[in-house]
Amino acid sequence: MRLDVVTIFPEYLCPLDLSLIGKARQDGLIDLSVHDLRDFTHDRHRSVDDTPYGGGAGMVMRPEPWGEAFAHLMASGEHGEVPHLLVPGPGGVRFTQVMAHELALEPWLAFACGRYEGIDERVIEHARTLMPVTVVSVGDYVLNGGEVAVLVMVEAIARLVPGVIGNADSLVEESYEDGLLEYPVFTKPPQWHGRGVPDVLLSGHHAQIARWRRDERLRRTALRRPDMIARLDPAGLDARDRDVLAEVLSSPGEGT
Ligand code: JCK
Repeated sequence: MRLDVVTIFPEYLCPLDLSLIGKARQDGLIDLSVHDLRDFTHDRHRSVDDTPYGGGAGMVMRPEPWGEAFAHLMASGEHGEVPHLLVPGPGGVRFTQVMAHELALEPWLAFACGRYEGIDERVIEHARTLMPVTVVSVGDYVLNGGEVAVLVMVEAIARLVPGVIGNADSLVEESYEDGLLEYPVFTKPPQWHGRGVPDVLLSGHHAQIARWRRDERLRRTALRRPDMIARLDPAGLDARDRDVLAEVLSSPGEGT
């Protein structure tokens, strides 16, 4: 998979040299390039921003360097291929695990990192004439720019590219994929600060362990993410599931 990131802060993307993504790049599974938007300016001050038409606080990213950056990316494509452009923005569609799976199937993604109050809207309109474009938000909070959102999205997408995660089993039982949060996990030592490990996990009873884990997932989801419980398909719940949920919902104030 090819990935291109355009930003005025290339150093912000340095974490992508590390760990799983860094290894995937070394292994040739991911071909990631980071481009400095200022390299597409021509004035002495390499300026990328200007005051907003209509007034208001802050600055807006000027369109010209973005137009040149897109032309550069388009010209670098082989046999007419174009990237799917993702533009992080607080007003975008929510980035989800479902979207990560869809994007992991694409051969080429590009990311346009805005700063200040965002990018001149004509840049998005122009980009849509060249390639598929999606304006995405990683969550309902305000960041200072698109770079951290790109780190989130690249990590979520790249780990789904075949070969990036050595143990494919790790991808099977993922939270959010079946609408429940994950179960709690434990490792050695068996006693720590006076705290033991749930007996069932030491019992070797695989069916009982599976049931205990499902109970914990249901309890946690009901406590922490009632919105996810509301979206569950009732046909996917057995009688025990319903008992566990009823118990959580009838015990006020039990901690998370
Ligand atoms: C890209 C610039 C900063 C800050 C104006 C926003 C009401 C506009 C994002 N989940 C996410 N949160 N924030 C971003 C994000 C923020 C960005 C850029 C992504 C480029 N900024 C900024 C404030 C405003 N307000 C809400 C008005 C831009 C993602 N993905």
